[in-house]
Amino acid sequence: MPAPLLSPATQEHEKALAAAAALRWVRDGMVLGLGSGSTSAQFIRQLGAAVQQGLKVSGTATSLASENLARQVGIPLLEPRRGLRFDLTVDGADELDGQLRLIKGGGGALLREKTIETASNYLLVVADSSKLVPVLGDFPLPLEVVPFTLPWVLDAVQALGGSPVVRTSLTESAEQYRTDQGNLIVDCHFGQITDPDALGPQLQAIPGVVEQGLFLGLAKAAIVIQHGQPMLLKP
Ligand code: ABF
Repeated sequence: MPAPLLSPATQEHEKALAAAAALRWVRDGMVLGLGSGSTSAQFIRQLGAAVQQGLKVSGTATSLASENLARQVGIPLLEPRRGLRFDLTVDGADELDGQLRLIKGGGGALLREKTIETASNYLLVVADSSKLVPVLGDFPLPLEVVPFTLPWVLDAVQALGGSPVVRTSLTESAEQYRTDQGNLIVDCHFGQITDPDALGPQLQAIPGVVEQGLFLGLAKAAIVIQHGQPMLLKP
């Protein structure tokens, strides 16, 4: 059942509210993972303002878009290096359920997101009220796919009961969308995903699937707007 539609203004306000609540978790000296998407962009902008006021943090972004924004607002950036871990990562989601199982990747950043979130001590999800669902799957599940392998990946997704759609670019008409790594995104419609803990590994095992958008057991907490207020959810 699709979540109730929010007006764009309400959704934007809720994202800003969730981002502001997440900012209160940040302490001087933290090494931060910086998420992708519009809610994370709100957080990055607010974090940048805090850095201008003297907050001492550094971070690594989960997409080129977030990296550019972080640089614009003056957040000191860390290059990927061996042993780099993150005290806190703040990131959005396309859907989350009551066990904080997530569908991510609507913005195409799932590979860097999962990489950084796996290297984080704490993943805090920030979400407007439209994201919390009883059962995952209304939002199509993204896969990042190596171009050569696409035909076989599409067959394998169909064999698992999904309807795969290759994502096209929002800018170049009918061009295939490319991730920051130059791979393709396949959006998989499974309907209600009643057993995400089983489906995730099955998708990950398909040769050519670089990453799949089910984030299981990674989020330690979520700030979700409910009735206009930021609520803290834990698994
Ligand atoms: C990102 O946040 C992506 O994984 C996900 O697609 C996106 C949600 O976007 P938004 O915050 O704009 O709703 O982490």
